[in-house]
Amino acid sequence: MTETPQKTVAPMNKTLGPCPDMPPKLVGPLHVEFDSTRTIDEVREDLSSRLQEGGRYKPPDCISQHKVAIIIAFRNRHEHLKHWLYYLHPILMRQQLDYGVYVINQDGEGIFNRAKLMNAGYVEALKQYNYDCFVFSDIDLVPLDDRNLYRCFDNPRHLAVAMDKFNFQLPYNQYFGGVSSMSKSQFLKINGFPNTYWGWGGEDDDIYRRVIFRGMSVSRPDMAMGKYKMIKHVRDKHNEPNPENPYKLSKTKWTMDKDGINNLKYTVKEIVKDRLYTFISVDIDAPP
Ligand code: UDH
Repeated sequence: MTETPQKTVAPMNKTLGPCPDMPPKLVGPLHVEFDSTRTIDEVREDLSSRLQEGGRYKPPDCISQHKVAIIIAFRNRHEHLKHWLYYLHPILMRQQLDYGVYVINQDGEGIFNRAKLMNAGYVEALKQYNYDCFVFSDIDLVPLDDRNLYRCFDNPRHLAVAMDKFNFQLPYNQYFGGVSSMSKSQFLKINGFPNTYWGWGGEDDDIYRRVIFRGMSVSRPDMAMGKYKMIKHVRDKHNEPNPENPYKLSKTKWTMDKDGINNLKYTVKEIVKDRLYTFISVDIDAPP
């Protein structure tokens, strides 16, 4: 008997269509628990198969309309990073984003500078991929509802509107801290973030002012969708409140054109691509 050769079926060359505007698999309110026994290896094992190197993801079944870089200012918060990754990756996947996670680590022990790190993250993420939207996030904030979309809107977006630490309310109307998003053109319109806010405080208010001074407004989710849980922590070393920062705020209108992305200087010390994130260590010339 002669053997009939097995037919090889050519894989269907399926052309993917665009993802729907409203992601269909969102679940709404989430239960979030910061379990201290969770390990980064477990998180990696859990999520690796769905991610590409460097914490990159694209939906497998449609073309995302949102190319989003998630930028996190970071130093010595690995305990928080594992929880953030554990919760955020599945949320961002359900939101059908074409996204990458960039952890911008401040090299050395100098005074911390959240906004300058975010500026460096913007530049470095764009070297990796043609992102059109940037979400700037603290490492200790996890959304309690996956309908809070990590994408860009017609105006700069403030996402962390209802944090547990502020009793699920805005601490004040102009608050722009925690998590925000901006398209590339919105970010460039405000000349990025200030580089001069060393230590804790003020930089988020400066960014809010930049947005308003450039004729934009702040877009926000409703208070139910905008709930966040913060990982409790003590104040970090080398990030003390800086009493000079509030004074700078009165000058934002005049300083914003020369202090921002157009005069940003930093040096990349190392880029490590983990499966869960891209870790970029930068020297931002911090004062001791
Ligand atoms: N960050 C670091 N490392 C640092 C300092 C700050 O990674 O050493 C990053 C991190 O992403 C953090 C963000 O910068 O989420 C904002 O800093 P923060 O968490 O210190 O700011 P927050 O306003 O906390 O959340 C204020 C101090 C809380 C003291 C509470 C005492 N009960």
